[in-house]
Amino acid sequence: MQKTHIEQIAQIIEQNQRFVLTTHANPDGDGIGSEMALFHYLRNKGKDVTVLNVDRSPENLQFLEKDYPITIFQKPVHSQLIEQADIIFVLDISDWKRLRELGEVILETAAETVCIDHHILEEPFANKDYIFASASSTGELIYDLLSGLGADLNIEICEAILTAVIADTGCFRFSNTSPKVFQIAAEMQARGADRVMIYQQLYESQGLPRIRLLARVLNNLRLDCNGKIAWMEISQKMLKQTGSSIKDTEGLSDFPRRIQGVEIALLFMELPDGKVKISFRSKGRIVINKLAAKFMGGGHAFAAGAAVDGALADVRDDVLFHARYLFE
Ligand SMILES: [Mn+2]
Repeated sequence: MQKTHIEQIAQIIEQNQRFVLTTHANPDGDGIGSEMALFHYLRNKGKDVTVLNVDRSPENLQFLEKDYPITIFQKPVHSQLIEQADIIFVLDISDWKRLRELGEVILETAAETVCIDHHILEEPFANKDYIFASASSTGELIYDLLSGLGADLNIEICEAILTAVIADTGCFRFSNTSPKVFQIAAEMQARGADRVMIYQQLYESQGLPRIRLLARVLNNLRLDCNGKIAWMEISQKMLKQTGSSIKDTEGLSDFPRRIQGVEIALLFMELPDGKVKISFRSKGRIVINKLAAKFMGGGHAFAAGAAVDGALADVRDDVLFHARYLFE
């Protein structure tokens, strides 16, 4: 984020009083961390600010909101709040549809929408877009913004930003882990953010149903294309039998990349509404968002997603058929 962008957003913040912050459905560490960092900044400036999400945070991220719980959107209850807002910050969104009904309500209001994101957007939807695909995370952009604004980076803000950066870089493992990511992490830790606590919250506080589901899913992992493609699937039945839910599937798609020789990993997940959600992950040599686009999806070059109508087995066969062309 450049100085001119920071100055523009500074003006938006100075000239307005009522703010609503939101992120995508099934919010992740980057979305929630970015929201909470910006929330604390605005709150400390004496602004009226509400963090309003369509889904509850996963349990392991709720430490970020322990003193200031995030509001869960209910149309009849919160329409007025949105109508009266001056500015709605939409963070880490990538696709307007991921706001579900909240997105429709926002579009009907006079409030100005400001999107801050590191996902390339298929079509812009906010009044003002600050999209920087080169950033590791939205948390990195919030860091740029707040440090550019000369904010007092207190411990709440630092832990929120560090959580966002850790979550979206897979704890500094993924290809988006730039030197700047380490600089931000170092600064956040130096300012008091508890890196060990965050790590334990993110990676060492999972429920048993998720681990049971992982065991089931890995047990059925298959290789294709001479071991270059690894794929897994999750049916509704598997969720039921392990007592797990969709939330417990977060991050599972990263697992097959650990296999030597595998270049891309695909996860097929049967949704309750007759759709199949597909996660595309690449080790960094094969670009996979074009494959995702074939199935009306999108995302980054090496991490993308899609959701299509159809039976699990049919969708899987169809995607595998097209995925094999990536290696010709
Ligand atoms: Mn993100």
